[in-house]
Amino acid sequence: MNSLQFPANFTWGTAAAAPQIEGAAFKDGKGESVWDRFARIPGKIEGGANLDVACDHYNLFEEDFALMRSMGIKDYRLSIAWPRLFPTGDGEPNLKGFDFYKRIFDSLERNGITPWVTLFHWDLPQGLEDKGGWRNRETAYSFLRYTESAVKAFRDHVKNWITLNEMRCFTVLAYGDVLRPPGIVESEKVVNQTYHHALLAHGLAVGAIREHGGPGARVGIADDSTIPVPFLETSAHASAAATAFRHLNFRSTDPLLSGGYGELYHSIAKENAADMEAQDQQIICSPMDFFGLNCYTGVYCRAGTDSRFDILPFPDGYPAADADWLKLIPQALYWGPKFLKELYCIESIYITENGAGYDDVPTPEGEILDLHRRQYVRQCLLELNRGILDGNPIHGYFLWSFMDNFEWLDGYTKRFGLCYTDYPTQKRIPKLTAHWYKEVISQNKLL
Ligand code: GCO
Repeated sequence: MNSLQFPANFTWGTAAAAPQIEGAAFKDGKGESVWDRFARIPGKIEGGANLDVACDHYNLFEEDFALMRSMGIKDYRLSIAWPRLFPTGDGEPNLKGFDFYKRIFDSLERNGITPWVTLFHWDLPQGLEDKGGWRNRETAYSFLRYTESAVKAFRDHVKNWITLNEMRCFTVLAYGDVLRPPGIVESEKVVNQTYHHALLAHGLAVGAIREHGGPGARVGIADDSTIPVPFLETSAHASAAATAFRHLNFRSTDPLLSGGYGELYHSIAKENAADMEAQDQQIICSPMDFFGLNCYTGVYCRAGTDSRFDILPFPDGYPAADADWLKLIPQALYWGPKFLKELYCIESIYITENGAGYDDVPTPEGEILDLHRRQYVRQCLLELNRGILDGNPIHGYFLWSFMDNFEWLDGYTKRFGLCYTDYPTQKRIPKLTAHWYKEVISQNKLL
């Protein structure tokens, strides 16, 4: 494999998520999600946007998958909306919801596109939040029941399952900050408990997929681990960054991949450590087939004085995408997989999200010449390629996202799509990056 070639059978895909693209938020029996509720709190979402219509994918998925096929995409990471299958999160199923996803998978099959299904992408049924949400241990078991039903219903169409998307965002940022629903600030102890319930839900779902997924079923998670990048790539600073990786992800990746809550967890959590029951640790650490890394950016790190690490602040003006949390650090795509392999012996990694959010504007001719997105994605793929040559076990890459969509607190202002979504007409326009990505996929090589 030469320096810009990718391994044979490398998975090239794109990704999206139900709440961000489907719309039909209250149609055909779907229950309210915490994001449907949160979006109606004045001031929470840019421009007062909500998820009611989004990209109207609920009605346009046939056209979307035909377009996806024309773009040369053969693997697509989507999510199932839990409240579309179980409107209150538990209890009676919504058969129209099951029918919708059956039609989704049939359409993907007709277009030669392999689904990779995320079971939870933050759209918790509001009925469960009303009972405490992720603060409530029972939510993990509601998630288990939902997972069992979804896997049994769709196992003939789906072989690649992802349990949870980005635990940090529906725990720390949801119950430790006002940034995501329910947007309340609980104690550190409660926050750690929500994280524990998420890990428990993940482990229970792994078991359900093992039991009901059928032959060939594979399961992983998609996590936005914080990636420390050594500011200078020498062994001392790389070693400090590895230490930082475990510390910065002490609630998630570390317990998930190192056998549970060990010395590091308790040295940081102390009296705020999550309460757990005897069987929890074994459930949480149920072996996965792959680890999904949502990787956009990182933090710079250097060796500290006391053999620990220093996370370096970004100077004003450090380059970022228009989504300004996305500091442009493509080296995260090299170091993140490296740490997962070296610290946790992970043998299969997929980049389950990478991309860049910009305020794209069409030219008078109607083109979107998003050279900045193409440049950043290419730099990230260069780092991924460097890592593969160094032995990082990276088996695939999903570009976020197929089309511009509901970008959470930014509403519809930050665009991550390969396709531009013209919301008033719901027209999709492939951007320059889409044309570039089609060639990269076709030649399995970085062009
Ligand atoms: C996330 C989510 C996606 C985002 C994307 C851009 O990582 O926050 O998985 O839903 O839309 O990452 O922020």
